[in-house]
Amino acid sequence: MRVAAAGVCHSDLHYMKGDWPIPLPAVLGHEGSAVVEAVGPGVKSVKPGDHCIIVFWPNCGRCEYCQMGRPMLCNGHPRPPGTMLDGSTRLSRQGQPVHHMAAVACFAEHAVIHEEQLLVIDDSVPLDRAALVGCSVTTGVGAALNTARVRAGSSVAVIGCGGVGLSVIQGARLQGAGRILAVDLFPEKLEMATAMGATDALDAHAEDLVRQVKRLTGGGVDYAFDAIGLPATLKQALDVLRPGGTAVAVGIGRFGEPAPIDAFSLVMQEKALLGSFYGSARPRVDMPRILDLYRQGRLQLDALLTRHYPLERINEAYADLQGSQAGRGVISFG
Ligand code: CXF
Ligand code: ZN
Repeated sequence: MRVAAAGVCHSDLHYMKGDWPIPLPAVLGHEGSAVVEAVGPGVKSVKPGDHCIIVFWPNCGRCEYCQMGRPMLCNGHPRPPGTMLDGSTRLSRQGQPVHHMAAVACFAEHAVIHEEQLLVIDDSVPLDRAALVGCSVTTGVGAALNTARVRAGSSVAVIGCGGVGLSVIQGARLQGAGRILAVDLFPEKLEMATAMGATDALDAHAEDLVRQVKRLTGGGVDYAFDAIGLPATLKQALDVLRPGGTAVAVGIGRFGEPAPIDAFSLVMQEKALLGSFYGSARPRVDMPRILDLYRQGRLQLDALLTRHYPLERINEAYADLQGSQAGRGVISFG
């Protein structure tokens, strides 16, 4: 594959910091788009020249989870971490193996990717926008549409307004949510959240955040999404719910880290807590739908994509990800 664009996602940073285990050395990058350059023997579903979204989680189609319509739980490819679906690595340095993040490793001009992890798209879709659909957009929109199934007229809080949070906001808007409360530390990100459909913007620094949400919504929100993945933000998502509300954990925290959940009110107020991985998506159903919504002007991808960097400036891209700049960045290749 000739990589076209690769999104700057927090998950890569988790690996860089050692929050999540991966054998080293490794090439990161998992949110991407690419053009098929050549195919190996037996490859049937893609051909040279095809434009593709890279799907960072393979789904075999045969295991119990794939068959029950939950391909994000696919267990059809048991293999050592950091390897391709067949357990090999296709990268090396001085004869030593170099590992692949998510069997994708798209922070590179070229990548070897299994056809199962490619979704062919129309040539008319700009490849930099398509890259975002490979992770943040599907993760966020899917959390609202598939995992939570946000109901029309309901109230929603979204904690964290990066690429994923902004996509949750857009998903909630598409579902017809009545009130969408955006929560972030940075005014720039709250401004963008409002442009994408949030009805209220709240400063995450505020000591009385939970009280503010309850006051604005008359007792708490129906749905709260944690698009960060810290113990404190997951707790916040549960605390801002009204009785009977649903919290959705979208941002992935550090491996093995517990969260301080108020188990008493979870029970007494019949709150629900759902995990949402990759938007509980069925990539071959949901990604084409997301692209249709984009084409129709109902999902903003152009405004979401705010920065392009050449690969040489990737460290700057990761510094920006942790700062105040709003919207998603991509590494673009040629
Ligand atoms: C991650 C989850 C673990 C594998 C790579 C991607 N998710 C989204 O960023
Ligand atoms: Zn990602």
